[in-house]
Amino acid sequence: MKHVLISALTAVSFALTACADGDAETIDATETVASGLDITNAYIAPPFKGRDVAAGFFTVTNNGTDDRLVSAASPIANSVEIHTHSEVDGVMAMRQVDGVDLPNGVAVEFRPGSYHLMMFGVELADDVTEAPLTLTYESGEEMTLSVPIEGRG
Ligand SMILES: [Cu+2]
Repeated sequence: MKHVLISALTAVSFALTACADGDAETIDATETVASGLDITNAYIAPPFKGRDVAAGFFTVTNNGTDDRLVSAASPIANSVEIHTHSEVDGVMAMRQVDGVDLPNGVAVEFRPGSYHLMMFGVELADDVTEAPLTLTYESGEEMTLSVPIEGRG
């Protein structure tokens, strides 16, 4: 498998050809779009033992025109939702949002206690160390990253 490495030095922005199964090999680098969207510090926190819910975290920096993350998908999950944490009556609670604004020049952190991706129906073999994650933006930009699985055991 060809891996797309996440690098702080590289604007990771790829247009995808048909990618129904999220296979990272479908990336067509000749269609790279200079969107200015840069993903760093991406990782997937695997499900707790006996559970099938994982979480995805990363920082997205937008050095291009204003955009918005509108969906995410991964072949290791049945579905992926964008969540945020907010305080309701003094209690921190998660809720699903339909997108996250990514203004030009701003780094938006997806991290524990804030925005995050919630991945449902996750099945991960013990020896899997990274998984494809496809992020789709309002602009039509779509990128698939190979994201490390961190914090096992
Ligand atoms: Cu959540």
